[in-house]
Amino acid sequence: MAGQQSTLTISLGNGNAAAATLTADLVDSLPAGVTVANPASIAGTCTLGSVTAVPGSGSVAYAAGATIPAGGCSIQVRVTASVTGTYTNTIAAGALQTDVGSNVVPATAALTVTSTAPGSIASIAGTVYHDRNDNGVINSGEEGIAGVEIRLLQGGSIVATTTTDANGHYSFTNLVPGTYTVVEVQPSGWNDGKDTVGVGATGAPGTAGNDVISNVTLAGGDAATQYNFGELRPPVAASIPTLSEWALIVLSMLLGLMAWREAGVRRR
Ligand SMILES: [Ca+2]
Ligand SMILES: [Ca+2]
Repeated sequence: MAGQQSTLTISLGNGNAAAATLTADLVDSLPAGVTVANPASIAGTCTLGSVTAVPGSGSVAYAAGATIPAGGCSIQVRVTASVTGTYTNTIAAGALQTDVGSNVVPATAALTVTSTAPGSIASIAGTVYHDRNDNGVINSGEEGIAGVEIRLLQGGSIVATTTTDANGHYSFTNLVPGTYTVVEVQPSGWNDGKDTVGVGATGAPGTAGNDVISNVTLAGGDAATQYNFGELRPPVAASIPTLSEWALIVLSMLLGLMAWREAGVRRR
């Protein structure tokens, strides 16, 4: 099923009593038809800072210098699979090189792609809109604002970005269950309005801040909606005459004064 999201698990074994250190990058090419999803949502028990999984790419890497603890560790990455089902891809013998040798540490690592049921993924959506009465609710006649950048964060890192459509709507789909933060990039030409926590996040609805709704915890199957950002029209500034307008005002006063004096002279 094209676009189906799955969790890919790479299990790295280590039968030694001590940690093994990679002496070369371990690069695993994903099976045909499988690419890293956006967000990749890297997880697992290996040193995650050493994992490279670029959304859209066809490989996952574990950097030289990273370690595999005694008993092994795992790396999970979200992937988009064009093929359903479960299958195993074995990393070639010798691809995993460590300081304790390739014969001591198992030279193969299992890579399993499991099709994930639709019910185990989540989504979050909302609208950026002109909150004409500044009440934090989309009322009749309050239009959406298009082209506003919305960012999705996890653990302080941006995992996805999008922009609002013609109706001011945005959505992030195919999300791994977890805790997310939605950030609005304040659109220019608008004054900041009220931001509101939506409904449908069964883990925790989250907390609205200024242009940010944080700690939204999505469980599998959640379709959270109405995570909205209200904006206000800037007040029209009171008009102060410009220099040239002041000159015209003074000139017209002078002309008026002169006309008044002329009339006075003629009357005498
Ligand atoms: Ca409103
Ligand atoms: Ca705002």
